[in-house]
Amino acid sequence: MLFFHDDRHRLHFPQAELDGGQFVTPYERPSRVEYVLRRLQETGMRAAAPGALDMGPVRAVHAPDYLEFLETCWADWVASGARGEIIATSFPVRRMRQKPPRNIDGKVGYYSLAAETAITAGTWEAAQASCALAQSAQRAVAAGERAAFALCRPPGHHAASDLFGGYCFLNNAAVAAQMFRDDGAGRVAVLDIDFHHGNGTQDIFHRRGDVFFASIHGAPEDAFPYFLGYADETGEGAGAGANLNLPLPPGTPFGPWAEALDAALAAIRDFGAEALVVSLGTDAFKDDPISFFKLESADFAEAGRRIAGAGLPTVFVMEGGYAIEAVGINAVNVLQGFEEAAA
Ligand code: SP5
Ligand code: ZN
Repeated sequence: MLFFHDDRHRLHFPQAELDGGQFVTPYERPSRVEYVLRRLQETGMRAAAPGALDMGPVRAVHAPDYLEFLETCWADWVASGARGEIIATSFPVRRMRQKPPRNIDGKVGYYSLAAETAITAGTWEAAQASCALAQSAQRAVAAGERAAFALCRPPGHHAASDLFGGYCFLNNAAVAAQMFRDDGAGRVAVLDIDFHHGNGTQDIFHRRGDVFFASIHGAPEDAFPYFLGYADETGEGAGAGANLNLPLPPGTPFGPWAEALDAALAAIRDFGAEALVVSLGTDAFKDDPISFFKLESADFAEAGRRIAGAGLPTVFVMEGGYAIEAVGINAVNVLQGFEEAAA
């Protein structure tokens, strides 16, 4: 399978993540990419050179003021006299005004959905390079490849039109889905198998009937992002019926997880999708340090085989996965399983 990567992911490496009341080295760290790259090379996957970022489809799924914030926040933060990394501390919660303030500390809270994700000097450049990988994979598939893999870092599925957090800034999967639509696909599906609910992708397409979103994830009662991802969120307006959440409880092994996957794939088929974007997180793995599903490495290959069964042109976009040494094996197992079954 063709894959795309970019060393500029290293420009995003915050030193701090607030976890359990302590600052720890972020779970989402540059070495994740190195493990996936090594495994891609070991298994003979084909590297291709990514193209430049096209802001058109990015602007189609993100708000202009949010993009301006991402572009300027570091300079504003430094100019304000702040000494550390950008970390949100104040949020427009219930009964507060949903209005971006002038003050940069306030703006950071306004545009964030969680405080675990820090921004540094190189975050915006890394996020743009990451998104360009999803675009490159989409272009390869639009040009006739059956599938392609974008080794995106930072990930994207928590990023909404105007929110960052959950280690995400630009919604790479949503951008790829948008590009399939722009290319003329009438209906597109996003399948999110990251352990966490893809709140950003759901939110971006919630009122649209042209992009179906299905997510298998830790139930919001028990898992980040906590405030979205329930089964009764099925889409609104023109998007009514085009959203499928499959929340699962702590300890879920492959059996029930795979039943949810089959249900998601059946719904995508019924929807009539002509192209598929997979938000490929590997944090459903049994040894993931921040998640609670129990998938084994071999299960990821079976997941890939079942996804291939949908018979759709498919873009795989890397999302989460924090059992660092296993991230490469698990992610590439999905791709290998897909290729076996697609052959
Ligand atoms: C892309 C992606 O997978 N983002 C996940 C972001 C999760 N961030 C916060 C999770 C908080 C979980 N805390 C677990 C405590 C373990 N010490
Ligand atoms: Zn995740």
